[in-house]
Amino acid sequence: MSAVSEPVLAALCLGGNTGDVAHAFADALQALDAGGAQVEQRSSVWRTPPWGKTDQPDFRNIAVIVRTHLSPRALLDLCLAIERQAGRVRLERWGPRTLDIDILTYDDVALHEPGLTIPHPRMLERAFVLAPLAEIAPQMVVAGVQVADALQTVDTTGLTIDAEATAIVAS
Ligand code: A4P
Ligand code: MG
Repeated sequence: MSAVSEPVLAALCLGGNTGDVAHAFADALQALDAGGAQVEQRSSVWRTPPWGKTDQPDFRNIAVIVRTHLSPRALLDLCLAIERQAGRVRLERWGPRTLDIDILTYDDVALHEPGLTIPHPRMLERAFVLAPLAEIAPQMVVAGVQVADALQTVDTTGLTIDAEATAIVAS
């Protein structure tokens, strides 16, 4: 199934830490629109310390809500295609990890399939996801927890809004 009859709201988190991330985000949001995932809301762009592997540059992260008829799998395929597009461009100039796109939620669907888990299994542990998401969907409930409440439980040290990158994405 690649399409659903009623449009569905899905939350995505975009991240990157090499190259021109603000323009990569702007291009990615246009590509989401063009690919059938209409961007309805977007957070500020946040500057976030690296999570997990810490010996790498700060990331930029942005959360968006899209409205789509794409199935979860088709939405993932679109996200991966957009990542590859950005990766190809950045591969030549900046290296391959300019853009990651994670599906955080898809309506209230819970899915655990090879290559696709929704809600994103680590989203409630990650300040770099929750801070942007709480800007646009503080009341969203994920695995029984409100996003705004989840944000209170994680370490937000070092997270700041990147006004310049936010302006680039908005333009
Ligand atoms: N996949 C399964 N479920 C999903 C989903 N809900 N959304 C599969 C998207 N993809 C999903 O993705 C590998 C595969 O996960 C995809 O091909 C898809 O089939 P990946 O992004 O290459 O995963 P990864 O990097 O190996 O692991 P992980 O844990 O998903 O990494 P993330 O989440 O991409 O983390 N620190 C900050 N501050 N900001 C960041 O954005 N990002 C990472 C990478 C680490 N630290 C970070 C940030
Ligand atoms: Mg990812």
